[in-house]
Amino acid sequence: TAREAEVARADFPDGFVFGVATSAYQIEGARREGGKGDSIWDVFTEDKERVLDRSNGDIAVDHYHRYKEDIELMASLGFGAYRFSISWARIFPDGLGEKVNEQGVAFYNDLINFMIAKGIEPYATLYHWDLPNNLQKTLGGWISEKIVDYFALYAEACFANFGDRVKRWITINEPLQTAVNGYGIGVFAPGGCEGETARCYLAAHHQILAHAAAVDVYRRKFKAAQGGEVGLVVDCEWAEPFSEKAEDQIAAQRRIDFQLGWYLDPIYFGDYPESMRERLGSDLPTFSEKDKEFIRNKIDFVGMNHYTSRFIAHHQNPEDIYFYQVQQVERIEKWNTGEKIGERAASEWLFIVPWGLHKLLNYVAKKYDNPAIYVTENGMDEEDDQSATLEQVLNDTTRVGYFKGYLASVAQAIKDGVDVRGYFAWSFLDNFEWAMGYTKRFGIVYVDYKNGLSRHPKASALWFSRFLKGEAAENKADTN
Ligand code: GBH
Repeated sequence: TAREAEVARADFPDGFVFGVATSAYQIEGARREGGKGDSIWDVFTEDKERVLDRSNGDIAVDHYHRYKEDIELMASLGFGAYRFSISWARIFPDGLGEKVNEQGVAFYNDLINFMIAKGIEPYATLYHWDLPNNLQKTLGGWISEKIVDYFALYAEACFANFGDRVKRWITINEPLQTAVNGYGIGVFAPGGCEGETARCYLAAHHQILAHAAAVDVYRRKFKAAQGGEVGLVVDCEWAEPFSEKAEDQIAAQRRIDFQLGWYLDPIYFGDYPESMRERLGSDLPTFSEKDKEFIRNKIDFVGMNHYTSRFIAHHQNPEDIYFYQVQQVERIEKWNTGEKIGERAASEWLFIVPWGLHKLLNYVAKKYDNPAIYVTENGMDEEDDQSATLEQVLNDTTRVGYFKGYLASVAQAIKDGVDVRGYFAWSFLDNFEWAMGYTKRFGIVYVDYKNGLSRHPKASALWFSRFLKGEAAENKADTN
């Protein structure tokens, strides 16, 4: 059997942050309560065909009403931080940034105050995919340049209202997904954009500018008094070259450019990766000299969402969707010996490859001059199994192994000198998994959808709890 990684709390520096992560649309529910406006996900899911089980987040797991119970459970398990997201349409129902919705502000004040009272540090994400629908309808959402100013107004309102207590801010979660799956392929809200698929590059461009504008507001108006930090959360799979051949090595690098470099290169170096420009030409927007100067170094830390890895080979014209065709890469799940890169979780895209995170963290440190990094999401899912007993579904041993492996990988990166400051498990609760609805369960806490949404910690939550308390006995290597 596979050798299990040995990992203990003591392998991480003092002050290293351990937390859990969620996002507003996936857990809150209360779609029409508290003066909230519709977001693009509220509207997108009205078309039942968009979601595998024809569900939506109208109620989700009702965190809006159960936040106290949830935070109490989080605290009792021993987590020191909670990464949650703020629903833009709760703060500005029409997105226009004129007058805050006081009920929305009150909800997040209560949430933040409660977590602080329980000893949990808030990590707030401003945008986790739930754009106020009015901005989509009237402007075309992220395709429009005007969105940059609206986002800055929203960010400013959040800093002003919550920044006395929130010291770690994330502007945008995974701009790649909004661009590619939201405005490009269209499997996520808003379901594509009018005209050419290539217009999705505008959605990426404006997210980068909006991120920088929010950081700029923070630095000019809040930083001195509040003393916090603002980061961007990017997502990247590790791309392992399929062979020693130079073309595969270069292809793997290109794949990373198209995920990570797309967002971090402009911020750290002032422009998109050369490999993207070569393949996309004028489809890729350009930054003016003024923009370049403006976005440069507008970041205090890198948030890294990481779940999985693939072998990547060069392919002149792969039989795949547009996005892989333009990259000229082929994604492969098996090594050339036929060995799988890792066991698959429930999601088709998710292979369990702990060493990929170690390589990715080292890559980021080297390429971007050792920035502060938080692993802002890491986790795996299992299928919602209607026939299993509660006892069975709580016994998530594969997930325990996943966390041990990936945490050991983070500890190794820290030993290598990578400046990793924290780790957030995705997710605290089973929740609305976007286009997969409730069919995939990423939680360390089980939510019983058939019994009043009751919460039940899985074995992985209990493992975390022992790990956080430094009880290492369970974590000894399995040397079989
Ligand atoms: C994260 O994205 C999200 O931040 C989080 O909200 C989500 O719950 C979590 O992943 C788990 O999925 O097979 O075409 O449907 C990670 C990046 C982007 C990976 C979408 C899976 C599915 C593409 N994810 N992708 S598709």
